Amino acid sequence: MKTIITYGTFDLFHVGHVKLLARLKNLGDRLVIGLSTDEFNSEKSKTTIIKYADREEILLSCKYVDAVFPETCWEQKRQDIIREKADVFAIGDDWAGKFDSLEDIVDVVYLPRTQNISTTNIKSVMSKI
Ligand code: C2G
Repeated sequence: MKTIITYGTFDLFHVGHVKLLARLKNLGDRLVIGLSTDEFNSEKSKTTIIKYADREEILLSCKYVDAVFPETCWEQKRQDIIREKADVFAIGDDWAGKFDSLEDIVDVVYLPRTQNISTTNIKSVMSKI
């Protein structure tokens, strides 16, 4: 059983998220996600539209996702990887290099983001309606 672990806010779930999750699941057999809590998003200077419980329900409805747990701080990844027995840590390449320090316990992979879609873009379009 090859486990892939990733993290994110996944606000206003969109096709860029779906394409990433599909590629992540294709790297192994089990995909687990550390989902940023509303409080942690404030620390990330992100204002989420969709609250944690609904973002969690949306992710769990996605066929690529096997489990979701709360991401409450930057420092929890190492213990999460050990708890989940993750083989691969993978995330979009907007984070390239940021998590290389985890390479002693997991394969670290950065995948290209999907172009021309982002939660920020969706929010700006919505604000003009
Ligand atoms: N993503 C993507 N293509 C897009 C938009 C997002 O591949 N068009 C990817 C991001 O690279 C990330 C994941 O989808 O891997 C979730 O994106 P966000 O919700 O923006 O996650 P972020 O706020 O970057 O949180 O500790 C790590 C952080 O929690 C990551």
